[in-house]
Amino acid sequence: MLLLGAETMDLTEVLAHYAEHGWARLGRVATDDVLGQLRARADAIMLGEVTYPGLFFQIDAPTGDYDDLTYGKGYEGPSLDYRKVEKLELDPLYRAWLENPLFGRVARAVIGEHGIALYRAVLFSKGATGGSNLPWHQDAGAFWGLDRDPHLQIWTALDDVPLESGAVEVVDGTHARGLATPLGGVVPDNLLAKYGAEAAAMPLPATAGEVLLIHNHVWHRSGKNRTGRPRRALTVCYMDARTKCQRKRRAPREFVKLFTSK
Ligand SMILES: O=C(O)CCC(=O)C(=O)O
Repeated sequence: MLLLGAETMDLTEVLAHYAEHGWARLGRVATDDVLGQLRARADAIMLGEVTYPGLFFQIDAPTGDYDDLTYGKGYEGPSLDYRKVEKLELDPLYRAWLENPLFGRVARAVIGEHGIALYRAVLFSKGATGGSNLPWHQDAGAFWGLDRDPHLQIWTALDDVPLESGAVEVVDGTHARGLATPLGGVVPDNLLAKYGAEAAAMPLPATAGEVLLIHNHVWHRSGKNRTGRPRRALTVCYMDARTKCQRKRRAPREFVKLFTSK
């Protein structure tokens, strides 16, 4: 699945950059073959040709506005306009990709040696019709219901993701300030203004097969897709295997352990 040499690449500079800036480029590591397969599988899942009980879907708002998204509806029939598909670890192809040995090395180096668990494996898709914007946010906090915040997401571009397709943008270094609010999620406007997020926005365009590391606390967002072509990316949140789910209303979640056979 990995390009020649990717599995053993030197991670020293990548990890130092990640620690300082809250994001880093791992470079192009996926083969054309695996990218083609992942894209085809994404379409097959959205079109209902491949199904797994437990997959989570969210369709895009017809207006393309984040504020108009609807929640809790799940699969709404065949469409390439799903914004999010979650629990992709249920699919053997996606599972093999998120468990590739290079990601294992990165996860162990960033998270430590107590074992790695999966919080989520999500396709973020912006269809050819435009998708929607995703506002400045952090991926952690009370909203995630964990006893500690995860701090590693590995993002793979399945298509070319130039700026005009809704590339990920970050406010460099914001991970160092921790959570903007205890709840996590969308960063409030007053803090965006206080820290000059708009002026500081740093786009991270990527070509298909490129991989980014994105710290859960770094402020990040993505815009609408203006290319007329699909813009799909897989983001996988890895965490320390000792992390516990703290939700009380339902049975606590058990998290899939990764890289156990390596
Ligand atoms: O790809 C995107 O548009 C969003 C990515 C993101 O928010 C993430 O990886 O946490």
